[in-house]
Amino acid sequence: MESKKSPTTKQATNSTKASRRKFLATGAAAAALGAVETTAGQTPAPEAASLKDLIAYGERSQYVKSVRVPVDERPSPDEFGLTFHVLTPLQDSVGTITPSSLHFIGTRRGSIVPNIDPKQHRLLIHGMVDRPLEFSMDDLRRFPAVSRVHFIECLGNHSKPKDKTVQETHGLTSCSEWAGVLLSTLLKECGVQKGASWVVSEGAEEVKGAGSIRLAKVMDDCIAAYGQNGEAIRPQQGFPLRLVVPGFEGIYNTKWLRRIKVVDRYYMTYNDYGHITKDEEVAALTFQWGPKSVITFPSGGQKLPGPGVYQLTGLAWSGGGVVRRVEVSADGGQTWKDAEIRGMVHPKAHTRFGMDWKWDGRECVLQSRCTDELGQVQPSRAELAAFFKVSPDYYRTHGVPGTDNTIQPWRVASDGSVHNAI
Ligand SMILES: Nc1nc2c(c(=O)[nH]1)N[C@H]1C(S)=C(S)[C@@H](COP(=O)(O)O)O[C@H]1N2
Ligand SMILES: [Mo]
Repeated sequence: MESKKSPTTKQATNSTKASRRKFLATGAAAAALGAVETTAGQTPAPEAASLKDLIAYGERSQYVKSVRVPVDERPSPDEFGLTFHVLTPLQDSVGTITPSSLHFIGTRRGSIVPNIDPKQHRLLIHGMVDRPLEFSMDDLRRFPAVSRVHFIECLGNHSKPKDKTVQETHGLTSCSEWAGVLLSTLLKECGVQKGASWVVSEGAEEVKGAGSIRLAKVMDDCIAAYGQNGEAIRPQQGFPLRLVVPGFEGIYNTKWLRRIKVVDRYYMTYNDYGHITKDEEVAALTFQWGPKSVITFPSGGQKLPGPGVYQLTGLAWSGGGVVRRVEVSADGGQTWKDAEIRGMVHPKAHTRFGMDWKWDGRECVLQSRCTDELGQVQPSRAELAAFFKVSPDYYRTHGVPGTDNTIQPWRVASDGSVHNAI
């Protein structure tokens, strides 16, 4: 590190353009920029990033434009400025981790983002425990932490015929490395009493985002998480503390977590009301996500410039554990070929797959199929319809009730344009 008195640093804090240029001309600037030399023929954009952007908290390149968009049937924010359902741009994703700034958002009628001072925040664990305890954020840091990669996916992640891009069909799932304390660690500290079988979790905002979770699941792998991708959890993801319930429907992952009550039965909460609709007889919450996958390239809205070899790629995941196998079909599901798993494989996490794919220039339908470690195989909508004895086209008009993990077909037209073929 340079000493604080160095002349370069003095110039760096001066914000006039002239001194910035002078600063950029010195060797120290090269160090600040990562010592990358300008390649001949490339012109750096001199005013692209302020020194603040370069030093204090990094900004991405001005040439990278990937952004989240609201779900169109649920305007975000809604007319009260409260509800948010925002889609992550899966079409631009590389690897398996969703940048925190692009994580999808599923927030129901609450504050847009509660502004919580972590110094004031407490997690209360009470109910059927020997020692009800209240933990500050500092207290939580004194327990052994875990960091685990898990996806979160909202129940609303359905592909509808009108959806054009993979952001619209599948953008309500994201994957982060979550860091925090296992709930089992905290519950052991409190001493769970005999007869306890469920917990009710509660968030700090007006509607509380409460939910009932079986104690067995809580003791298995649920995390009181304060970290996301190497830094504090983002406000929209639940800063300073959220519950991560790996592999379960998104709604269980209570954000702005402030209370865990250990109980002996299922309690109905706001979450259940979110699932009760007039036109559905079954209002039950669904728990674990089945095996699911989607091709992110080529995907809806993209255009192949012409015949040739491409890197077909996508994401696969399962609430049941590790992704064991991903197959790809280029003929509408008649024949399948194994794709390669390319990258980190974690249980209940997005897993990257890919394969070399040669497009001959003719119309075709691409789709992927995931098999998880339990041997569960991702179904097509036609298979689902056959199983539930409804007409093959039923789910086109009705949508799949509960967690929809059906196969996503993309039609590549002969002009190279790609379309949702659900
Ligand atoms: N306190 C609280 N927790 C909440 C919610 C909420 O509105 N309030 N929304 C839930 C829903 S429906 C989903 S899908 C996930 C979304 O998590 P994310 O916004 O971090 O993607 O958070 C869940 N946890
Ligand atoms: Mo959700």
